[in-house]
Amino acid sequence: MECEGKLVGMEKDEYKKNKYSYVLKSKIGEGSFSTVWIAEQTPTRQHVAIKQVFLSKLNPRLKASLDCEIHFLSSVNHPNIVHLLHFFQGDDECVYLVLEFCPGGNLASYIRSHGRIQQLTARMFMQQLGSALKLLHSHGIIHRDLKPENILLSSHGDDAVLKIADFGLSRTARPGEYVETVCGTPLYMAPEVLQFQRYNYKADMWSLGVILFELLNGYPPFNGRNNVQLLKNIRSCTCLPFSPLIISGLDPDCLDICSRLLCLNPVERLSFDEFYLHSFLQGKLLGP
Ligand code: 3AM
Repeated sequence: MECEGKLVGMEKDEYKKNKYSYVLKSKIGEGSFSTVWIAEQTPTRQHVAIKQVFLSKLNPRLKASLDCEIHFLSSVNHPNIVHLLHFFQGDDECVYLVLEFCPGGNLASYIRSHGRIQQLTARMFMQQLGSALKLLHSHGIIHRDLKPENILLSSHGDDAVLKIADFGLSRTARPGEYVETVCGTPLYMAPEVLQFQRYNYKADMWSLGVILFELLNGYPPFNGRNNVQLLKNIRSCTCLPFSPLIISGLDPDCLDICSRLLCLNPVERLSFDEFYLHSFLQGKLLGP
């Protein structure tokens, strides 16, 4: 994929691209292949997040994933998908993604600091994720790595807007087409992916179920020392492992959507339309 522009004559900590400069303020976090910075765009003084990806650390497959991420983010514009403002390649063997800054951090930190959350908030979060997935699926995109770490929040409050981020593992699949590459994060991975079977967009529906369960319960439904144990635990589960204190307060619609998303057989698992139209997301909720 061609990048928008190449930088020349970069000054330390200042990256110029056309009419904007970016002054790096501080590091937000880092992964194996990239570092995320908070930066100020001048002259607008807008805060942005800059993801600096080290090309020298990427093998050809990861370079292709980066191309995918840039391609997907450039082609969509949705309130629940992190907005890519610009991207460019520096003369330091790095690609820079200039993203909208999400001050609320990610959903994993949110769950860690809030503990389990109210059904109403969980419903609002699921509606937002559903809205983003609707757009992704209409483009034939399977995210494949939906997990709380990859979901950013616009603020720290309960009215935060969720933004799906990190599309490095996403790929397109035509309707009816199946994919075989094993990727994603085990705790949120659908059983068919863990079992090296072919999978389709229903793998994302499973991940949504794990995230909903974790929002309501405070921790994910299935665990395991390794993938084999995790799969064994998933397969042996006869009813969702909600804490007894929590399950008594849950609306039947909430339990229904959760168990139908976490359905072992992808054919029987909720389809995207069934999820979107489910009464938990559309109807009235009893209780908090
Ligand atoms: O290191 P932690 O997990 O706190 O949430 C992302 C992660 O935070 C954060 O950068 C870290 C490394 O990926 N991050 C990524 N994109 C972001 C953005 N657009 C972001 N934080 C705010 N806005």
